[in-house]
Amino acid sequence: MRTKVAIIGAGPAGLLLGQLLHTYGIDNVILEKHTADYVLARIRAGLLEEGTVGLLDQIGAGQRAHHEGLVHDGIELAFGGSRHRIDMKAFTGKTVMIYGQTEVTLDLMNARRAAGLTTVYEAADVTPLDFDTDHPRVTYVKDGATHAIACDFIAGCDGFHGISRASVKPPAIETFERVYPFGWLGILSDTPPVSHELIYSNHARGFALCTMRSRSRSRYYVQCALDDQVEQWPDDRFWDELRRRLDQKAADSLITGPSIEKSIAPLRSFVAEPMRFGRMFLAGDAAHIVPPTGAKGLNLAASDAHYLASALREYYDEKSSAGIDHYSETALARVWKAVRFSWWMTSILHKFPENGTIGARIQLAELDYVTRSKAAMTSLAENYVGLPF
Ligand code: RFL
Ligand code: PHB
Repeated sequence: MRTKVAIIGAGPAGLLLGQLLHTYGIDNVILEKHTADYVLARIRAGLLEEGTVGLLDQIGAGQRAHHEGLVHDGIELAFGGSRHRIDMKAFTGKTVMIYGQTEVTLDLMNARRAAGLTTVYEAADVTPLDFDTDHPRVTYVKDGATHAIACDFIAGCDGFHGISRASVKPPAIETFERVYPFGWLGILSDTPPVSHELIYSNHARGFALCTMRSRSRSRYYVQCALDDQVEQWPDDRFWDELRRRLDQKAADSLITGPSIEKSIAPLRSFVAEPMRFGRMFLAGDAAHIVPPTGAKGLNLAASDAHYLASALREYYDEKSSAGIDHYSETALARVWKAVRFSWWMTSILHKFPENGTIGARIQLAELDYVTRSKAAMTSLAENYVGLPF
């Protein structure tokens, strides 16, 4: 088989890149390790920046998001027993949309199927090869047989644990990492959300987040110990803990019910530099991870896909390598700002026992400042709704 761009991974980065390339007339094949159902079942991100929704519109896959997504003008920060709203629309003119990653992925998969593009699911032992030459290849095993795809470029969109980044060895690649000393325990339940906007809560017992997937489906998270197991958190314990970390009004109006999903995610900041190695590019979680506190992971995967697709369009349409030569630098400039913002949101909202009581008081002072100063609110809002790309 031959294609222009072989994409590894059918998560949001790979699927969006594939559709953008298709709209530019650039053929591509996606190789995905798991089944489509497995990919669709992963409950992850829930919040889209306007820029990400714009990319869905650009490829003609945004209708359902506009119909079913919930547009939010603001968020609330809870600390010291009360809640403080930040009106993001007033400060930036922009909004965010609640629309789950599962739905984004489904819309992208449907668009890909409708366009008749090839996706090989359950592709084992996917291996990017010869990307430091003009003739890169990707090999994989399907149903016991080995196949090879010859291509012009490889796009490594295979997430944090993928093979693409792992195929590059130092000193060609440099990585930067912080692992946080806690995780997020998340549950999904078919109960109405406690509030119509998101509540990020700083509490002496630890961080909590109230978010949602729809008007009848809630998503809640609490900061937990890194070595906690889901089995240690029966639903009742989760609801009790969440209630204790919210202000009285929210705690009193919280509607609980059986969880339909429960999982623990570790928190990490990670960047790999550069994002291009000859004829292989990295995009999305394959190149960088942010803690979910700023809701940036999926949105960065989308902006990477946009930068990469535009660079490849320039290469094929205008016979210019300028775009692909600048891809890494351009994408990383936006990535590092989201890494900074997500680290900052994490640092002001979570309990860091090692910072002691003085650390906790400084957090409260910062939150007080952030919810009173116009300059601070504008800065938070600008980053939260997404920096331009
Ligand atoms: P993905 O989604 O991990 O997709 C990578 C795909 O590659 C496949 N793969 C391989 N395929 C072939 N061969 C191999 N060797 C392969 N290895 C892996 C995988 O099976 C998979 O299908 O990466 P991508 O596309 O870069 O997308 C990134 C996002 O999924 C991620 O950043 C977000 O989910 C992060 N995130 C959030 N982002 C937001 O923008 N807003 C949010 O509100 C938000 N909330 C979250 C989050 C992530 C969370 N967790 C679980 C870490 C909340 C949570 C709890
Ligand atoms: C989510 O809806 O899952 C979500 C929203 C905002 C975040 C993190 C997760 O910051």
